[in-house]
Amino acid sequence: MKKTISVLGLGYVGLPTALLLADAENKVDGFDIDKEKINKLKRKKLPFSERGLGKLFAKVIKKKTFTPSSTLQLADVFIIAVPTPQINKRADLKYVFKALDLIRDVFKSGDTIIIESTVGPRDCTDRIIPYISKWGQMFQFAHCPERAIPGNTLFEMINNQRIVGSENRKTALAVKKLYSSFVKGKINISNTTIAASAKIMENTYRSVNIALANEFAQIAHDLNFNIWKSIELANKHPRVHIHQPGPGVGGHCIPIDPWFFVGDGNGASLIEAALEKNISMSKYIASKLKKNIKMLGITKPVIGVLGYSYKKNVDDFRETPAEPLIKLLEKKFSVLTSDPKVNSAKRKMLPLREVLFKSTVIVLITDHSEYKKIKFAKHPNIKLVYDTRNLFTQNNFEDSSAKHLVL
Ligand code: SAJ
Repeated sequence: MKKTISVLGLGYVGLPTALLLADAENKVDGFDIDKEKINKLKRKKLPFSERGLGKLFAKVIKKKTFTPSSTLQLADVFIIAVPTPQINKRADLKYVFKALDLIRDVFKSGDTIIIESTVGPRDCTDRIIPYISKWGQMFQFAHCPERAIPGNTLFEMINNQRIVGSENRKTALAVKKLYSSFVKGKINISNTTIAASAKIMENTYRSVNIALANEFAQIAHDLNFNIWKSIELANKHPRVHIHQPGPGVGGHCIPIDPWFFVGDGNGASLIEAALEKNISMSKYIASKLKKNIKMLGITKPVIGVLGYSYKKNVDDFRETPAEPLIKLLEKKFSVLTSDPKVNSAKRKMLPLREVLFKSTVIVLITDHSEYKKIKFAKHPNIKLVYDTRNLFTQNNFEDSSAKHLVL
């Protein structure tokens, strides 16, 4: 008989995971503390958009293999996919412990608990396993860090390689079997510490390389050369892969996970410097904007921020670098924000047309495809365009006298 699975946390990771498992004929309950989200799912509506998710949801509704619920049900396997924010340079496990407390009420001896949330390298062995051990029941435990990128989550959840970390080989093999019901990529087996550190290293690699690209962009500005062209040419080298500079990093992973190596004084000074470099990009952009506004003599500037989500073509604005930049700009200027994808942010999003008509300065933070169509000649009110993603081309500026500034 197939096992019943409960997924705790129906966010960008938990919901697609639950639906993929349900599509693979497992019986899946989806639990979330957010009752509004559960009600929405019961009304057959998705709480966020992600490529292919609507189709998959419709499929499992037909199959009746997925049930959203705001009370945690009995199950054989519990998959925890709740947020693990950063606190004092370590993973804040408060939501993981809350989920475990709920599981305890329905737990049967021998059940399996899987953590998908990103945790520190030794968090499973030193904090989570001891917490469950206190229940005095037999349990199986594994850490399977998620590795899918928002915007292409389903494809990556199915096709990427996975790591199943467990201190017990039999558990690891059973969990591998469960995941192989929907994962086509290779499923590797290791222990929980190696699984957790591999995940953190992946995102640290990206964080440090983005910081390097950001530093290159600042050097390029001082030495007056085109950073984008220079990176393009450097990347022709077979062993070089320089990342893209930008307004800083967002999302729930790259700006957070590397801190889990920095905590507890691990001497990870390069990683910490990279995190700080990426954070400092908003200050850098704000000061460059101020300088140029002054240079161009723009009085009472109205700054239109294009893009609020943390990266292109997604509606996810967790840890978006747009927010700290807007806060800095608002201290001195009037700021209007627009994003065609985002509608649930506390910050008011205006239609693009309105922002283009009312602004004298534009700063592009997120390179959504929609922005490629903008013709600045239609908006003579705009005197300065600061493109932090190198999205705009000559095409956008045909017959326009606006100054085009790139990062
Ligand atoms: N960014 C740059 N320059 C670049 C690449 C990205 O400034 O060259 C910025 C983006 O604009 C964004 C941020 O970095 O603000 C992060 O975006 P991303 O696309 O690099 O990564 P995420 O956070 O959407 O997803 C990452 C992925 N990790 C890796 O690629 C190593 C994904 O596979 C992970 O599953 C995910 O983190 C996670 O959940 O850990």
